[in-house]
Amino acid sequence: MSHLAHVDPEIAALVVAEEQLQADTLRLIPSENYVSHAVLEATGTVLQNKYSEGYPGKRYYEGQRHIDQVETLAIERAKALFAMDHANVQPYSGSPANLAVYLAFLKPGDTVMGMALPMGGHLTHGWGVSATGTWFRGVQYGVERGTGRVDLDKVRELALAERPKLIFCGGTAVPRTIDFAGFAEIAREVGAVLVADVAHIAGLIAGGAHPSPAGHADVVSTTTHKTLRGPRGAMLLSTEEHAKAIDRAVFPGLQGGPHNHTTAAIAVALKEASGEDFRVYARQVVANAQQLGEQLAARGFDLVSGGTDNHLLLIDLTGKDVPGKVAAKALDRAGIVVNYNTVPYDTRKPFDPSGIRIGTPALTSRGIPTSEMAAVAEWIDLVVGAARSGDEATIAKVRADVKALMDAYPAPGLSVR
Ligand code: DSN
Repeated sequence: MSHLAHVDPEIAALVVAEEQLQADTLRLIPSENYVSHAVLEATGTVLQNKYSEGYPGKRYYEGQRHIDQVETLAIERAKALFAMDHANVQPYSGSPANLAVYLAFLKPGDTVMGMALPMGGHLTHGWGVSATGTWFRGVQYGVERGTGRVDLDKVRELALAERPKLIFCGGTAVPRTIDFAGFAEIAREVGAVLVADVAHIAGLIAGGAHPSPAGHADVVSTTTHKTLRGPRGAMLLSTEEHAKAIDRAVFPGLQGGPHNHTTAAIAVALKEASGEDFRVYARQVVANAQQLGEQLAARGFDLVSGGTDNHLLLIDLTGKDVPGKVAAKALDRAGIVVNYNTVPYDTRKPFDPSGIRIGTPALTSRGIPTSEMAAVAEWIDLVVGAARSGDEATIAKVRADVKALMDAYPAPGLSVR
């Protein structure tokens, strides 16, 4: 980064400091990861200098001989990896990708059904504070109070009563396997388009560690930077039937020029995700999350739905008598980075909720094995207890232990340890 350091030492110093932070901390935010050097290199290329509104072979700008090939590679790799007929790799991120789906299938005021945000859904699945819940009529399903799981019979009842045109399955805090076939049956019955938002689990699907929505969902929406370990970006995949509607909605409906450097990095990530190593990685992400869940449960933590089938755990801290935000901030001081999160039927406010959300994609990218999950659970337990009692000495001790583990398992894609 010699050029950056010369031109803008302030920004360069902040980037270096962030890299060191990512090296030194146990990053448990389930939507975060470490990308490879190859993905980082592709992201920082001169492809970002080029405008290319349109699609390969049909652009509104000249000089596309290389860009077309980059985008075509990304498209073909996405189609092959997710076994879908069509791929659009241009959405800037997950929320614009989802908004493009609305544009493709709905008119303002039409009904969309998705999981409620506090139940684990995403803002863009029709939640009230999002454009998707104000420009459209959002109806929301949730999880059962007792089980923390979706009851598909209730989803079906709601769908029959509300007749949504669009149904979203998936979300941001869903620790259990998504029943794509079950949702598809409901969508068929009410004549809705089914969108599987697999942003969180795309890497698990690619690696064979979660069932695929292919053959069930009409549209698959995903970001590329979570378990998939690509750059910050998104893709929309669909059946052939909906290909044109999706493409028209992304461009010219919603976006201008695609971010070609991101497209290149997506292509690289898709190549990496199609290898055998990635299948091992995906299975290990789940094994680590399940073991971490068991270790936390053994220490009295209340896991929403009792555990996990995937990469994330949602923890209700009510019984520990520590609000989520207080716990998350104490964990941050201990070098363990999580996010505070609402839990289903939360009695607290979203900005000061009862839970924390943790996941294993990033720690698994460092190669941290299942045998270390007991130590991770023990640190979380110690810090949550210390947050309650104001015991900063314990938090400092955990921070040193975390640093030692991070030193033993350097993160990919970083130039510091
Ligand atoms: N904010 C993302 C997450 O952390 O899950 C989803 O958009």
